[in-house]
Amino acid sequence: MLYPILTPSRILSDLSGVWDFKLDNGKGFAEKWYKAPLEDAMTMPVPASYNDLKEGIDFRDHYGWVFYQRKISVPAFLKSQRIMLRCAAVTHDAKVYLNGELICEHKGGFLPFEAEISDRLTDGEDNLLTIAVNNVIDYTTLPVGGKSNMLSGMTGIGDGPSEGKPQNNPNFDFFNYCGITRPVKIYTTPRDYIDDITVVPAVKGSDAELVYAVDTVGEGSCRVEVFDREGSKVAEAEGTSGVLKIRNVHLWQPLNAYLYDIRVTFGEDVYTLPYGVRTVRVEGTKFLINEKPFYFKGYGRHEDTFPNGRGINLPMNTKDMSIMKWQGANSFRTSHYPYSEEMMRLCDEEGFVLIDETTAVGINLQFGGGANFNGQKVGTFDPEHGVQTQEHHKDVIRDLISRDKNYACVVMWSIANEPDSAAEGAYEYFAPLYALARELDPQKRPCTLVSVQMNTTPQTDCSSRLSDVICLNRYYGWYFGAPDLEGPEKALRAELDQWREIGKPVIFTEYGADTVMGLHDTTPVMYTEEYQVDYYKMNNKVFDSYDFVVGEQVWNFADFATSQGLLRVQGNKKGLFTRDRKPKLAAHYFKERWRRIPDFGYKEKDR
Ligand code: GCB
Repeated sequence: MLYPILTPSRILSDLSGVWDFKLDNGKGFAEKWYKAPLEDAMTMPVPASYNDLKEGIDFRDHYGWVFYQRKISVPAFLKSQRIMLRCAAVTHDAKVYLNGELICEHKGGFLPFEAEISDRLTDGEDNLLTIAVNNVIDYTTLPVGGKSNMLSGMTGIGDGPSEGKPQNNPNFDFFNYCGITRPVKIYTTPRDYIDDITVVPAVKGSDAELVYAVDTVGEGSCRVEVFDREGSKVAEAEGTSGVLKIRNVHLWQPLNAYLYDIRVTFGEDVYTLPYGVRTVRVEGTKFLINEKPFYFKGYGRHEDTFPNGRGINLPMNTKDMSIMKWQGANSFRTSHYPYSEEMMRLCDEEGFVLIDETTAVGINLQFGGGANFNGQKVGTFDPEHGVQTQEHHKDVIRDLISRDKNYACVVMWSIANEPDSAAEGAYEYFAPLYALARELDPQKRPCTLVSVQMNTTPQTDCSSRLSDVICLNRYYGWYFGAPDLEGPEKALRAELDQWREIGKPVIFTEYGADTVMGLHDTTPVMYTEEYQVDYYKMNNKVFDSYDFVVGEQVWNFADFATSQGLLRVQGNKKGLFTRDRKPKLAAHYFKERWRRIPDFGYKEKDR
């Protein structure tokens, strides 16, 4: 799916702004709120999560539908064009109405969808656009939520069924922010148009061959041209598929990006795709980018800022990138959902390396002993009582790869975060998903799932068999063994000794300790900035002594909002930075460390 841009043949109009907004009181659909201007509406910015923008717990934790509304119009001179309405992300489910008619529905809160509106617009300024948004999560959605009415998801104690209002009970550790979180846009194309572009790179010596395919609708001839950064044409081809040969190719490198412009012309339609040429593959226990062994230094993150919630925050994206570069980080995982297209394009521009994750978080009914599910001991993949997410999971993989397949920054797909991957039925659940991702990705990037520290051994975890790279979330010295660091060090070494036998590269995709900014002590006790540094020193010492460990991604880049609970002091405090991006001691420690670790060849240097 193409990112909407302004081109010589396409108009782009961003509907960002202040919309009308109303929480559903249970009658919104029965009373057909989408047919007329909302009564007693409040104001709401789009894009943003709405939760933190008005006061009160009932607003913040509203359960169910909300309605967004505004009027739109399109210039009359565009009548001959194909007019599209595109939502980049609506969390989690959307029903879109134009002039009172349902024009599309979408399930899943982090990927784009669009509908043609050419024939549905009326003349004049008063086309009524309504987007109804649902934030309910359950056994069928990704992310997964509890079914019950329990009052708290994270405490694990004192919970019990409540007679209270229905409430979302996330089976994951980030606040269930919702709303229209990314831009809504109108764009046009000619009636005969470019629908999609796919480009696969191969590097041969100093040259590259880009195998391309253009999906088109209608009649026209197709031309593809490649321009370098100076604007010189370096390759061209005719037809909707073929090969573009670039001599003396300038490769896209981590932290040293280079993007070509691939301009496609089809009839009257023109679309330009920024494109980085690089290769990725796994060989033995090495992760090769451009055939050189890469070491991942960086983070698991969230799209989480105040007061935007998960709403797109372009300045913060730029700031974060700058801070990560200052530290010498080179990569992150889009934990725990696909990030905005603007962030993906920024990473392509800046040379950041990404593990691109689906929305599959919480596929694990054992968390807290089943605390989010009334303490029931239900098998996660129990056909009758377990999660019912596999078909939707396939859709998410399809849509994610369709959106992100051309980005050079994406070097691996993460199929899920911390599923119950050692449970009965896990292999049967995941094998078809890996197969699908491998079939759909034109670049055949490595695939992984991010493994939880709960009964997962190389023998039991289906990831051993399915993943190209083993990704481990491990909390030795925090959830496991704290405040002792010696015992946990031994346990971590013992675990790694087992993973060595699998013969695959290992990346630590999470490790961390909650740390309250400003808490200090001469004896490094838990939650102090000193403990966080000691925790990381212990873990990093171990990673450094295993040559098949090819990456360290700290949990988390910054403090972030979560559901309320006894372990969460106004959110998760494992950030190396506070939520407003002030460094804790450990941020400086990692700056020293990462600036010394080369992006390539780190584990090779002592051989
Ligand atoms: C994890 C999860 C992450 C949590 C983290 C924590 O394993 O993947 O979403 O936030 O632990 O801090 O507990």
